[in-house]
Amino acid sequence: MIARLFCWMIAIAMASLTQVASAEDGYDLWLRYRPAQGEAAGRIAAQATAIVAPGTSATLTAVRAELQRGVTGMTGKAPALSDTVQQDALWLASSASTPALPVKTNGLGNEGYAIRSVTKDGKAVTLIAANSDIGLLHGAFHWLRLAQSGERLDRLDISSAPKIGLRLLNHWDNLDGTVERGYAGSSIWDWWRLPDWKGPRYTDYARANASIGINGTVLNNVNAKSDSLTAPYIAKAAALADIFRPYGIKVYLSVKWTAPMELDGLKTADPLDPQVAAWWKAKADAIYKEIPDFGGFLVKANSEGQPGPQDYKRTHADGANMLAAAVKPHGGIVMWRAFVYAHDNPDDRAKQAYSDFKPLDGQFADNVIVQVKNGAIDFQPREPFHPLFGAMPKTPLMMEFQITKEYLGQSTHLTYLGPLFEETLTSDTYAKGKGSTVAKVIDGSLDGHKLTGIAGVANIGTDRDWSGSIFNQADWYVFGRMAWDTGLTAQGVAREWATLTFSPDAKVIDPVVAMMMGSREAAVDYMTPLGLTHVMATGHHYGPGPWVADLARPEWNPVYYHKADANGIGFDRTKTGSNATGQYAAPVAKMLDKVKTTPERDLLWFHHVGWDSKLQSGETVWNGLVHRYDRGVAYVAGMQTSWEALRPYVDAERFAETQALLGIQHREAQWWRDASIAYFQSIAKRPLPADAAPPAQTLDWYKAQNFPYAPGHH
Ligand code: BDP
Repeated sequence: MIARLFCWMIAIAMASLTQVASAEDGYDLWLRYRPAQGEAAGRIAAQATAIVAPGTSATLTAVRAELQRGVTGMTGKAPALSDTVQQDALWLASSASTPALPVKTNGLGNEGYAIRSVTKDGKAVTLIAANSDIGLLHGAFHWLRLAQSGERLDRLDISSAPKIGLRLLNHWDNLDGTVERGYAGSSIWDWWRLPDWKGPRYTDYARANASIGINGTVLNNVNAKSDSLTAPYIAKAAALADIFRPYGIKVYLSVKWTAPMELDGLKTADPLDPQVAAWWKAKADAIYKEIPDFGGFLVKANSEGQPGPQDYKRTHADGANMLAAAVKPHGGIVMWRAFVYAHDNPDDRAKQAYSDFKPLDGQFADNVIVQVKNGAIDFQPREPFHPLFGAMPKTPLMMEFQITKEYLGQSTHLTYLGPLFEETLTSDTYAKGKGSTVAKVIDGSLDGHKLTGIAGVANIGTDRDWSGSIFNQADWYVFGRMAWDTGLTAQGVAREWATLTFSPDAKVIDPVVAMMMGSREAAVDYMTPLGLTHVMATGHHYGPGPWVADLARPEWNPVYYHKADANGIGFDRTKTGSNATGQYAAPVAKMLDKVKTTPERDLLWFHHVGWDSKLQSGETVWNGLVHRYDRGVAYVAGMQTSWEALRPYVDAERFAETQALLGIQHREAQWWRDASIAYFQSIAKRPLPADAAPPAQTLDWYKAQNFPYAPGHH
């Protein structure tokens, strides 16, 4: 008996110990709804005794389910559902269905919401008000975020509406289930078994996206296959659209330019050929029949071997406008990518998109938006903002970020992308004088555009944790949050995410946020310091390859980008070099033309400088490079130490995963550092600074490393 009692007591003690830290696999993302600790549980229960959200729409059904799930999870008690307002209820009402709301909803648009603690008929309630059920859904997620964060909930006065219209994920998912540049397992779209089998993941995907404000998803790879436009695949896409619709998420498709030839034997894909235009119109009609709210097309044309209108001596505008006409009657749009560079163009690759697109400003149909990567090369750890931002005032431009970290450590490195997004969005184009930020270009306010957008190349796959690691979830999260509100800071969003993902306890949040905030800069330091770029190994882009010089196209070779020689290092893009600086507005160009006024972080992007030239610190470029590599490695070691100290606060599963990945990151940061130094030293022929250790291996050893099965390369 006593022994049994004792066992019982131990069991209870164990249970309370592990309550904070019961193992989690990350599937729940930031919607964990774990039991709230201490006073927070009472606060939530007190403000949500009932949920009043009457209505029969699928969206309202989803809203009620989410609130019930959240409140029940956090308080242990299911709130009642009620059709009438009662004391301490959460009351959700849209202007569309409820006249005389006590809160004004003009200015909230179709997706925004207000949350206010009000009194209705003598009853204290929390009102979530909007103009649509989708707005209510977003408001509900905001309230759940506050509740999960342990915030007070009794005096709320919040209103929020997105400034950017299209907030999209781009999946580079192939029909065979692989994912280009995917590091989190296979594609979550089970094309083979769709449309019959609709797994629960699709709904969870929609919930996660709606919770951060994402309202559209491009289902397939920009390197598209025509098959995705056949009737069976349209039916599969329609099944997904049906699941996403209640969550305010539209479906889009990437299209292959030559689909009319491949699918129906047309002789040409010339955009000005009437038969081609008619084919696309019929195709659009067929899609809209199945998916009445289909969003539109995303197009990669005349880029990296993809066909496009230029094959027929037509322009990108000719191509985009032809497709735009096909979707226009249905309210669809075309997102035309500006990621182009051509093998027969000897000009600096960084200049080619601007040269192709700038002259087309004003020639695009009004339902075309040009999708521009954040930088002019390709999702590098750091790139100056793309010169097209601010340069095409008559054309809506949308941002393309890459959430999947092709060049930033893929699924193993902890490199939080918030600072990269923030740096780009706050960059000043000077297109209309000081303050013409990239954010203002893409939210349409700089040039008065109504069609606005931002896209993130998804890092989502079939891994239980969706993104390949717990910390990679933060990149998906921050993309959505900043797409909704470009004014958010990387730091603020990191705090939010860490709170939701781990705990509202400052003992956890502070060190986690500190780790995250410096992590991208650390990757820049150990991979591409001082404005170096594209020095990754061939194909899979995993690991260092600054020596690579044997690829067919010059701009595929790292040596093209760093131009290291006996005298110095860096790409002269000033007016005496490739004159890429001339593509920026005059004040920016002027700043970048001189070494002295170029931000040091972009030095070697814009200038070829001597190994012995001096940096701002007074040390030479060579020594500064070496020190930055070392600083990057040291930062990772620091993250390992910080993480070890968090062991008592994080569940065993997530702790162990992050610990192991940080171990890999440290080893790989060291490898990057050593390999890069071994190579550049063979060219600079300078001794290492006194405090720097020699690389562990010879340059030949690093060159001989080979990774034929590195993931994500298809
Ligand atoms: C690069 C990727 C490649 C993509 C291409 C693109 O290496 O896989 O197809 O961009 O954006 O980053 O089209």
